[in-house]
Amino acid sequence: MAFTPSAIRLLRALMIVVATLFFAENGSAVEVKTISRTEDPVVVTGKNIAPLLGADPARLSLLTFLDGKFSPVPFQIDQRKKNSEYAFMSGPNASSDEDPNLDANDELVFMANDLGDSAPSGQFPAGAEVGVELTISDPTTGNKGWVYLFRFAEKAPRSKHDYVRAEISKAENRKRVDTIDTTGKGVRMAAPLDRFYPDELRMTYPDGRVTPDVLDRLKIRGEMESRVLLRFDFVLDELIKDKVLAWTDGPVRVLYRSEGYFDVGPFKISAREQSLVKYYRNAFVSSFELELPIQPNSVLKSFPLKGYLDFNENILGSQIYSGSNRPDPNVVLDGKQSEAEKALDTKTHTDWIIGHGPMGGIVCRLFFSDEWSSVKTRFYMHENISESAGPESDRGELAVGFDCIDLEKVTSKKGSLEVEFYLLHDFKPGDEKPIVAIRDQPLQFRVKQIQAAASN
Ligand SMILES: [Ca+2]
Ligand SMILES: [Ca+2]
Ligand SMILES: [Ca+2]
Ligand SMILES: [Ca+2]
Repeated sequence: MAFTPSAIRLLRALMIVVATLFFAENGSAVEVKTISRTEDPVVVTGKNIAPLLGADPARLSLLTFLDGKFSPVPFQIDQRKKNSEYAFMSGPNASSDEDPNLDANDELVFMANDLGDSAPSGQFPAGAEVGVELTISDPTTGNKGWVYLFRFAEKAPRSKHDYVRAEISKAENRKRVDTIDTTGKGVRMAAPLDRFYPDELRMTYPDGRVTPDVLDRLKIRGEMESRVLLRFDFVLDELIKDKVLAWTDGPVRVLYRSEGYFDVGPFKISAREQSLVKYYRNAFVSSFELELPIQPNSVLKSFPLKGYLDFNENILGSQIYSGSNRPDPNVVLDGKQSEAEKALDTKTHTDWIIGHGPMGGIVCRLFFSDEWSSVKTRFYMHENISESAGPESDRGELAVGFDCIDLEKVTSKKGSLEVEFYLLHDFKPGDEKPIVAIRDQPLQFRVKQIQAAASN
């Protein structure tokens, strides 16, 4: 006999009611998980988990309480050094934390989809010595979910799931990240090792199927015009030569630190970039710190810049919308500009843009740091598959991204920008709401030490 998902939910709810009644007898209560957000990474720094400070991470385990029992879920402890930089595990700049145990600035990381119910008080898994309960709540609804971090006397239990894996190959000059969720669905994103721009994006399925690559490359391009009659192309994706410094590949995320240099303009004035990319099972979150050789507002007359994904023909048929343009089936990547596309709002500031089709959906977000907060970002879509727009691998452009305005007004040489891509199987308009909330209305947490019942 097969149960429908709604019948399973009903059965589970009934089981929880029974469990609640049972535990209510000895003064304990169980609350059922109500949180519906699943794609948020949750990061809790060590200082918030005081009862477990000083613990050896090998003896820590994160457990979820579902169907009346504890089970381990994927988590990682990212060690951070005194200078707050991560102590990366691999690569030329790999290092270790001055304190190898859990200390105040280290980070506990897990995914919201692994939250469970609240466990009855006094209940400890076998072998656990010290425990804390983390209550995670959604500020938009008040809905809640729970996980438990325990220190074990000996070996801590581990989940068999590893959501994200990195392969960094000097020989092939490629970096590749493969992700997989608990249902076996995942994403593959890859890039040349000496470049920061991704040039490969595929969806992967439980049966081993991998979709064709849909991405030509990420392009960041514009034109600098100085006050003294100089005008030159600024093709940042091609200019920057990127070099891996270090990385950490854990079960929840990959942290990837790199740096690059580039020359600006005819006088080859050198500039630098440092980036940190966090790869989760459903998202790639990048932070680029840029140091320009010039203070833009002192020398530039105009500096229009566009940051966008240039797709290849495998994306044809995908629909596009944004914070500034509501979903419209006539706004579609098909190589030609429709009347609806001519009427798109390309003036209103927006920080999210979406493409979705049979393969799934991509939510792109772009933010400039406070130093460069004068920059505005607008909807950008451009289709021209007959003319080349090199340097590129696939001739022509199916471009979706951001038009960045007012860069010439920036008063600081140094600034940073954050680029986020969320990649989701089975996407329909409206599904962006909990994704946009990941950054805009972040999940909140509360930590409470719990005690084992005297009988344990
Ligand atoms: Ca530390
Ligand atoms: Ca530490
Ligand atoms: Ca079109
Ligand atoms: Ca192209």
